[in-house]
Formats: sequence, structure tokens, C-alpha cells
Amino acid sequence: MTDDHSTLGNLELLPPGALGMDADAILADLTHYFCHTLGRRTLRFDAPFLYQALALTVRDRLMERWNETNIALERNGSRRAHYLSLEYLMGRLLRNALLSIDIEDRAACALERIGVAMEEVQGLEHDTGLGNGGLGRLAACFLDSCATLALPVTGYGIRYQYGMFHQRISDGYQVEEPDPWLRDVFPWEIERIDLARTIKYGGRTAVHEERDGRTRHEWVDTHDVLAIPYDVPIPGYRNGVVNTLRLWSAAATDEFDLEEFNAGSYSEAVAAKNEAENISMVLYPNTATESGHELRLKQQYFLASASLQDILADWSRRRGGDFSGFAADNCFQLNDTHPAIAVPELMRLLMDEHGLGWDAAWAVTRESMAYTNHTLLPEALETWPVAMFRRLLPRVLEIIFEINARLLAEVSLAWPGDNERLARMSIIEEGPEPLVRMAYLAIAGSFSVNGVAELHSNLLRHGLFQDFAELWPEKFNNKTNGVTQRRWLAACNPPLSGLISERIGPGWATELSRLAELAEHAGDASFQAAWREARAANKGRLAAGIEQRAGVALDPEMLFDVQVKRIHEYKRQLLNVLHAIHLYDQIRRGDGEHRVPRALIIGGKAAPGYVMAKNIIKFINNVAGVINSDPAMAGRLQMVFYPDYNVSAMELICPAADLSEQISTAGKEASGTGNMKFMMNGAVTIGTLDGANVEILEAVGGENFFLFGLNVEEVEAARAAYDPAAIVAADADFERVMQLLGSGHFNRLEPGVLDPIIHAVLNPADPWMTAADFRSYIDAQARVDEAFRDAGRWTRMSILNTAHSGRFSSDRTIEDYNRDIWRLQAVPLAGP
Ligand code: 26V
Repeated sequence: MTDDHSTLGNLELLPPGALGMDADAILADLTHYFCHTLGRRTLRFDAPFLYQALALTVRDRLMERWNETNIALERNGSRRAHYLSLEYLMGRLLRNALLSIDIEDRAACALERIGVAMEEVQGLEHDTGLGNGGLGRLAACFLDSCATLALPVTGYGIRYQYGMFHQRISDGYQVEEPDPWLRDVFPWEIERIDLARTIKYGGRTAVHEERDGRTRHEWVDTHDVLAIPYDVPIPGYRNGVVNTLRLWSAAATDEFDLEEFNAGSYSEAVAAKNEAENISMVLYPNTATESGHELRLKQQYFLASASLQDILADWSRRRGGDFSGFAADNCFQLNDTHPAIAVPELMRLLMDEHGLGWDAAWAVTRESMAYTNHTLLPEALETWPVAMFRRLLPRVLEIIFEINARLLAEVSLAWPGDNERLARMSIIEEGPEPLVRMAYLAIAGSFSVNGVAELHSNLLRHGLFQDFAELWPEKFNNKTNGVTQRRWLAACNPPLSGLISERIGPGWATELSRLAELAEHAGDASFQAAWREARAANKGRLAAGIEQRAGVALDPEMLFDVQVKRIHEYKRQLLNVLHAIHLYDQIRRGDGEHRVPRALIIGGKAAPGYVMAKNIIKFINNVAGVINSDPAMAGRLQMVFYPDYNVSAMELICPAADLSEQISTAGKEASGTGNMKFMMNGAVTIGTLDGANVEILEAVGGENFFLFGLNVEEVEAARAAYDPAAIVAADADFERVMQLLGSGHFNRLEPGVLDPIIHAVLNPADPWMTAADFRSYIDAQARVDEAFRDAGRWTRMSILNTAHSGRFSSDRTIEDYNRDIWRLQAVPLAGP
């Protein structure tokens, strides 16, 4: 045996293809795991363990390919990319794995022999919810695309003990419950204790003069924490590739401190262990109220330091101590500023641990780091108190100061005497409590800075990061988001994907632009009928799911009008509810004969500390309650709040939506990705000119998209003289809506609970300008009705939306990243 981590020396231990892929072999392994590993005997009582047994059976089959991939990487993969992200919203993994290695039918057959349905077993898996929303799900889609494109990309993240909270609705209010997802065993991960790293916190810095005259910085008296990696396989689609998602878990460096234990302080010894483990205990929700927490900064450093140490150690093992070629062979993609502390940490490791000088280390850093921005909201831009940094990461702070000094020198050179600009661009924001601006740190330390949709990237260049774009125009670029069609069409929508493949073949699963071939069938009556039938099946399935979860029986014949996403004021769920009240009012007054019957579905979680978002959930539930219990609404209008919205919920929801609500205030939604999932599945969008909506509209054409609202420039121009009360007064429909609201119609026994909502709509300083878009939105919704009433016209629109969604595959996005930023060679394998 060699001490080398590669599998090369042990190749013969795991010959590829050792495990059978037929139903017999699968059943044999399944029963082995069920009985011998999990210790179960009867299906009647132990059915939940079938999921685990099948997962282990499938994991074994991935393992062979995982080894093959790693061997191929050792042999020919030179340049690699490392995706650093605090969030990965993976959802369920079993089905994705089965489809990737193409054994779903045979596994189903194996289960059938013991009288169990595949769907039932798949239903036993809980979502892996290590993320908040779009940013985390994007990371998961990217991993899928990287593996499918055979690109050598590793994901690095944190193995939180508690992921995204579960949402329960009680009296219309959100109640948060913990997500102890590791409790029922996560069968996909492999612990790699052999690759554990030590992470330093606290202590102080010391400077030594070396014999050669160079100064050497040391970081001493630290409190150390162990980072233990757990690897999760990321299978490519039917290409034999299995990439890696490496998640770090925190542990005490010593199980417990023997000295303290002997001195009788058992509880203190255990407390130290708990404090270490706290670092990876829980995923932070993204709200302003949660920012500035010391533990969050510890998490960020934990991920950055562990991942960089891992990558540098692997480099040293393969290449020795020469880092001159490192940047040519390695690229780090920073998923927002959350892992941006990797910039000074890479500097620290290269200088303090590997002996490089500043210039050499800076060249390596600046040529290997790339930063993606995911939000323009100023309150979402991360800053950390300098004082906290000094206490927690003193050596890292020294390096940040030095990076800043050199940045400011460069700025002075470019704009001599422009002190305002210096203050604007400084990584340190001066004030009573000086702050580290993480976005500026990321920009200074990266060779690439990208936004996630054309509009968003332009707003970065000409707004938020304008000074930096003037200094380094070559760094700034756009990478429009995408989603993986394997999960978001093939897996989640069997009726429609079957129909599509029947018509144009199955190639779209790896080449989404092929969907364009559907366009020529958009007017074909028999294809339209089949399209409607597939979508009707999905709507029936969703209606059943909603009845089970929320107790509301939706009529699948109705127009399914859907808005699911995190609850945020800028996403304007409020506007949606104002429209619901308008419809309700119209129908009540007997003026709704011309309206198409609608079922409004809204879902999403509010960050636990975001009071207004929680008010909005209460508002939605109250309005839904009144609508659903009014006999006059029967057959005309229904409304439901979908509880505990997550990845699996979206898999059920997006194939069944007729109308996709993408109604954020223009300039606020960086991209959106739900908009792409809906479009791919044949929903038509009602939306503003925001984020990727702009590109969706461009792809599908104005006649297949319901556009409304102010654009970015108009929003900014309207702000100064914004007078919502006057807008309401000038619009009879809006007035009636506000009157109903003000009369307490939706909060009969709960006086005052909707006051914050009313104030928000009528607030002249409302940053989201909800009232400004009311009329335009209501009118666009009327156009939706008109189009939906003509089934032929609507089906054509639906088909064309799917047909033109090719650009929104994450395969295209990853090809863009690879062409412009990563520049990796694919490492193809033989395939299945
Ligand atoms: C938003 C907010 C808003 C309130 C204050 C605190 C806070 C903190 C963080 C965030 C958003 C974090 C970044 C994020 O998740 N961005 C989302 O990234 C998606 C993938 O690029 C993109 O599609 C969404 O438009 C964008 O919101």
C-alpha cells in the first residue's frame, strides 16, 4: 500500500462493473442491506428502511463510477474548479441517482417482486435542505451540470446538522420547526476522517525575522477546531462520471480535554466539544436580522479554510512545494460573498504555511479566484465588524488590511487626489464601528466578477460596483442562471417529458436547445390535445397533494396561478394577494361572469426574524380562508397557501402551473430560477422586466408572456413623487380592495393584524412600490383570462414556452462559466 490518496494503487480492488445492474442483482443487494446491515426482518413493520436499503444498493453502483472518475482525474485532469458555497439545496437524491445510471426500471422491478411500489419508497426520502433558496438550489443544479458535462468540478460546503427549518402553519401564522435531517441517517455520504483539517480561531499574531532577512508571520495561542469531510456522490447523466460534493463537519480537536476531565470539570470538557460542534450546527437564514453573528463568520472561515487546505494539500501531494503553476490548474468560484474570506485565507496559507512572498501569493490568489454576486439589495451585502475579525481571525485581518492598502494605492494611482473615491472603494468602511466589506474584498481578490442575468450584471457594472468596473472593466461579466432539465423536466414531469421525447427524441435531456423543435408542433391539434392531457394529469396530482397537505380541494379544471419562492417584500407576494382580493370583490359584486375560474397557489418560507414576511404569510392565509369559505366563490375562485415549500414541493408544483408569477419590483430580483423551471414545464409567465424575466421574454416573444409594470428606470424615476394614496384614490378597483382590507373583512376576529399590510401598501416610502404596479398588473391578469379561455391559444403559448426554454438549462450556464472563467477540459469516461 502507498500512502498516496489516489486509488491508483488499489485499482484491482474495485474492478468496474463488478456489481450487476439487473433486477436480480439489485434485489439481492437490497435484501442484504435490509436484513444484514439494517437488521430488519419484515416489510410490514420495517418498510421505511427499504429506502435506506435501496439507497445503499444504488450508492454501491455509484461507488464504482466514483472511483473511476477519481482515477481518470488523477491521470488526465489537470485544471480543476472548486465551487465554494455555504448552501446546497440538493432535495432528494435517490431518484436522481437511479435516472443517472439508468436503473430506475430495473430497481422498480426488483421492488415489485417484494410487492412494493417504487414511488412509495422514493416518498420515504427527506429533502436534503442545506440552503435557503435560489442561491443554494443554483449550486445544486450547477453540480448536476458539471458532472453531466464531465467537468472536473468539486463542490465544497458545510454539513449542517440542521438544514432549512420546516414550516408549519398554525392559525395562518408560520411556525418554524427544526430539520434534523441526519437523524434518520443519510445513506449517501462517506466520512473521510483521514482527510480531516485543523481550523484556527482566536489567539494572536507574532512576527519573526528569518535568517534570510524575511519576516515570518505566525498565528499562535489559537482555539482549534477539527473539520471532517463527508463526501456525497454527484452522478453525471448516463456518462459514467461521478463528481464529489465535500461537506465539512466541525468537531473538537480532542474528543474531550483529559486534563480538565481529570481535574473534575467534566462539564467544561464537554462544553468545549459542544462549542466546536456548534460551528456546523445550523444553516443561517438570510435576513438582515441574522447578519453580524459571530458564529456565521466562524462558519464562513471554517468552509474557506478547510476547503483551501484540502486543495493545497492535494496540490502539494501531486506537485510538491512549487506553487507557480497553481493558478493555471485551479479555479475557485465564490458563490456570493459568503465564502469570500477565502481570498485572505489563501494568501495566509500560501505565505505563512507554504513560504511564498506577498507578490507571488497575490498573483496566485488573483488568478485563481472568481466571484459571483447574487443580489443588489444593499441590506443583503455582507459586512463584518473589524473588531469581530480581530478577535476571531487576527492574522486574516492583517492580510485584509494589507490587501486594502495595496488596493487604495492602485486607486490613488488611477485617480490622483480623488479622496471620495478612495473612501467609497475602501474594503474597510469607516465609521463608529469600522466594517469589512466582503464584496469589495471578493472583487479585489478575483479575476472575474459576474452577475446572474444580463440586467443584473449591467446593474452591477453601472450601479453597485461602478467604481470597480471603471478600475477593472475586464473583470466584469455576465453568466445568466439556468436549471437542470434532468430534475426540472425529465424527473419531475414524466407525462410531459414522455410526450416530448415521443415527438423529438430524448436528446433534450443533455441538449436542451433541442426543445426548439417543438415549436413547429405548437399548432398541431392532436399534439395540443396530448399536451393538455399531460398537463391535466399533473394538475390532478398537485390537487391531490394540496388536499392532503393543506386540506383544500382545488378544481384541476381551473387556471392554476402559482407563486412559490421565499417570502420577501421585494418579490411582492403582496401584489398577488391584492389581485386575489380584486377578483374576490369582482365576483362578489356579480361582476365576475367574464373571469376564468382560478386557483391561486402561494408558497414559501419567511426567515424567522423577518417580521413583515411573516405578516404576509398571515395575510395570504386569511384571504384564502375568506375566499374558500364563501359559497359565491365556488367554481370561480380558490386560494391556498402551500405549507413547507421546498425542492420536492417544487417538483410537484412546477409541472402543474398554468401561470408563473414573477412579479418583483424591477431591479430587485437578481435572476430568479423558479421562473425558468415553470417555463420549461409549459407555464406562461406574468412578470416584470426584472432578472432573467427579461431574457425569458426575449426568448419566448411578447405574445407568449404577460408583461406588466414599471421598468428599472421608471421605478427610480417614480420614486421621488410616489404617492400611493393618490394612486388608490384614482383607481376604483384599487379603492374597493383597500376598503375591504381596511374594513377588517379579512381579519374579523383579529383586530389590527393586517394593519402592517395596509401601511406597507400606502407607505410613500415603500421601497417596493407595490401600488405603482397595481393597475398594470390587474390589466395583465385580465389579458391572462382572455388567453386562457381559448384553449388552443393557451396550449400553443404553453408549448412555445417549453420550446424556447433551451437557453435556461444550467448546462448552458456551466458551458459559459467554463468557456470564460474556468477553462477546464472535460474528462470523459467510457459511460455506462
Ligand atoms: C436577500 C436578503 C433580503 C433581505 C435582507 C437579507 C437578505 C440576505 C440575502 C438575500 C439574498 C441572498 C442571495 C440570494 O439568494 N440570491 C438569489 O440568487 C439566485 C441565484 O442566483 C437568484 O436567482 C435570485 O434572484 C437571488 O435572489
